[in-house]
Amino acid sequence: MGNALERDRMIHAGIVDTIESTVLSGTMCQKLWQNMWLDPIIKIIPAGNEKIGDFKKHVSPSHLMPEDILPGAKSIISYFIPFHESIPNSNIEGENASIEWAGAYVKTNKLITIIADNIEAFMGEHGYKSGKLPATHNYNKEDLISNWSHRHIAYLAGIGTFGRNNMFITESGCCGRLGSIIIDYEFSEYEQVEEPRERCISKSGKTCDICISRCMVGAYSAGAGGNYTFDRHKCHEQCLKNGELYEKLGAADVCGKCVVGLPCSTGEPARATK
Ligand code: B12
Ligand code: SF4
Ligand code: SF4
Repeated sequence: MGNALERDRMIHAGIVDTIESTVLSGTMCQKLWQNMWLDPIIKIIPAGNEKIGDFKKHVSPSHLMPEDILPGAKSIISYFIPFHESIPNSNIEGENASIEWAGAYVKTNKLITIIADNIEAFMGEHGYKSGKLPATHNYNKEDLISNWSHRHIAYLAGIGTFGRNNMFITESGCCGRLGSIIIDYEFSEYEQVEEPRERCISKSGKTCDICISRCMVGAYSAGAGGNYTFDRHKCHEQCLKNGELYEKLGAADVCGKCVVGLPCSTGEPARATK
């Protein structure tokens, strides 16, 4: 038992160190944008979490199970890499996404791929396998729904809650990117996940909805009971326009006007207003 706990600690520390040091070395490679990323938030949950079984019903019928990605899956590493405030701040003005926002998207997607490769190498050194998932572009082009929702996994891991604009809000805000990696290492114990506290001001019963009014293409429309419906196709069209504008950066289909300049962009607002 003692040995198992020691092994758990070593694997856990190795995973955290691999993610943190990959973010740090990515930062050091940035010649122009030294301040792109802040400290990642990292959690590990059992792959057998019973709520993942409900994803086919609640998220999408085509949502994969951890076993579909890695046979013998035992744990899921879920993480959020927050953007330095200079990235969202650059994207507040204007109709087009800023070049910093577009560049941060391309670079963070790449970083998420490198993190997965480094975790695979670390786990491999200890005799374990990893199931890697891309940051994005793993969605069906017709209905714009992915077979793996990083946000729902992060929600189960207790990293945050969903805002009025669908964005996932963490203690470091919603501006940043999420990743998940599946491994076949089973920890003898997992961190207790606390009941999530509401991070969105509107959803905690106060007045806000600033995010909704920031969309210039009208992707959100008021629905019954103060809820909004979201037209993902309208949003996608706007992202593709910016993708054309920033073609030279790589795949930069971004917008993000409804996630910047908000009380929840870089911190957790509902907590402060309680
Ligand atoms: C497909 C996709 C898109 C599509 C469709 C988006 C959509 N909302 O449907 C398009 C191209 C339009 C798009 C746009 C954007 N995207 Co996008 N996209 C994805 C992708 C690849 C899959 C999302 C998906 O299909 N999930 C399945 C659906 C069914 O689940 P979901 O999106 O998580 O949505 C659920 C929540 O809103 C949830 N929900 C809402 N309230 C509550 C409350 C509770 C209690 C619970 C449990 C759930 C819940 O219910 C929805 C349905 O179940 C993910 C990466 C990934 N693989 O996870 C990135 C991702 C969602 N996108 C992201 C971002 C940042 C954007 C943009 C801001 C573009 C940009 N980078 O500039 C916009 C924002 C649009 C918006 N308001 O949602 C980030 C979100 C980060 C965050 N903090 O939330 C992600 C996670 C990428 C990443 N790796 O970080 N995206
Ligand atoms: S801007 Fe306000 S309503 Fe919109 S997600 Fe953030 S806290 Fe919620
Ligand atoms: S990302 Fe842009 S187009 Fe999509 S909902 Fe937000 S503001 Fe509207």
